[in-house]
Amino acid sequence: MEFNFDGLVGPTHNYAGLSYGNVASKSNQGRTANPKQAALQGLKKMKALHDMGIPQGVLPPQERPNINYLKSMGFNANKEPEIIEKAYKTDPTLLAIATSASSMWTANAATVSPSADTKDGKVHFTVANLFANAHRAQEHKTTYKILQAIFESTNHFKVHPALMGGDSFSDEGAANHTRLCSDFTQQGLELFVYGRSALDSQKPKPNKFPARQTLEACQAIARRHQLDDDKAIFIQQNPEVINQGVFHNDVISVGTKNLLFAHDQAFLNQSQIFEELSKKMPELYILEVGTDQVSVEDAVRSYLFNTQLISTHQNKMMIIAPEECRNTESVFKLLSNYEQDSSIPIDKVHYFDLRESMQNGGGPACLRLRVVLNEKEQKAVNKSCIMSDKLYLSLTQWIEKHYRDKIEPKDIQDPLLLQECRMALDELTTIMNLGSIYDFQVN
Ligand code: SUG
Repeated sequence: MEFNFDGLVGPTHNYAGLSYGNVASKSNQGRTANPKQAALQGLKKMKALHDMGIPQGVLPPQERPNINYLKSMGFNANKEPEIIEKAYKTDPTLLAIATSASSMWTANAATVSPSADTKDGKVHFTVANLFANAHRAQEHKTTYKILQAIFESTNHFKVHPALMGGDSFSDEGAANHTRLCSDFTQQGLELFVYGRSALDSQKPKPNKFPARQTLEACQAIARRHQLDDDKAIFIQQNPEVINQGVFHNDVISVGTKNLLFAHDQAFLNQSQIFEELSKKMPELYILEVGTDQVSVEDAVRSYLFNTQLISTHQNKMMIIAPEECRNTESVFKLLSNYEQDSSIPIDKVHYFDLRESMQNGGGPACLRLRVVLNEKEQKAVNKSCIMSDKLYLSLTQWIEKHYRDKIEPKDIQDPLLLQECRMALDELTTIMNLGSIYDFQVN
């Protein structure tokens, strides 16, 4: 079964415009954020999927503001609130980096290979180093701890730390990884999509916005995960679409099981790649959206491809889409046609209000990490992280109790925010039975 592990939005969610090349993040910089709303919106999506019988997990937020990060940047004082004050006075952007709630986008937490694909029969995770952005590059250490706490059994799971090697091995996790298979129990094809090569200067690169994922990182992950050579496929993203705001492949294509849903400008040499994929997997259904149907601009604005494709019954799929897809004319028309056309494998679209996350460039698919688990593996997962009516209720009450409904950019200097976040996260580790995963709990 395919589980979606969604990131719970943390209490410091705000709009600091930290992601260059992510159009929404930049254009919403300085807005007032509503962390309570953001967390409840994400939680409602999780609950709705759970209610539909789709296996749903939860990943906790990280500790922010990250005091240890500020200390490592040379801010020191006897009292922690003074560290925050000093950082804000010296460099408010650095404090914003230390306060970002970006770990909510768990599609960037790790790349996951199910046990059906790996030589040792374990589920492999490589934590993403998120090297491309300072606010994201601080996530991997805690992500490693969280994944180890949830996928603890070394008989079933192998959690690899983030790749070292800096910029040449820049890795953004599952946002650039798609697994196709005829059935979840069968070995699948794993598509690794990269934006540039660090070592091969012949390969093209985008010239406006950064390409976050390197070919070399993808190759290292496929080796670590012990994939068969002919089942790991490396595909270059079209540099032109990165220049138009497609900072991850999951902004321009999404796939699961035997369905690959992609824009016609997603990849370099697209027709050749599709031919190769179809040869390797004859049962593959490629649903390609033409630029004449939906422009790249509309795809980026609506997050049409950052939708969740979920297989339901008799080879049919449903789509979990953000409201922005309903509000973008070309996209709504396309999705409505799919629902009506019985020759297309998608028969239902569910729309969700995820506006708080969307305004930072995070759609439904960014908020979840997919993990395919067989029965034995499911039994080995920490149960307190699996969605249930009880967990939903506890988390809703927890959010209502601890979260602010307003954070303006200047509010990140408020020393009370640190206290509030710590109280909230401390309580959360009990609710989710995680042990002491946060630095403030062990220091
Ligand atoms: O890395 N936004 C995230 C959005 C990640 C979306 N994930 C996937 N496509 N899978 C990013 O750009 C914005 C934070 C800010 O601007 O404060 C941010 O980090």
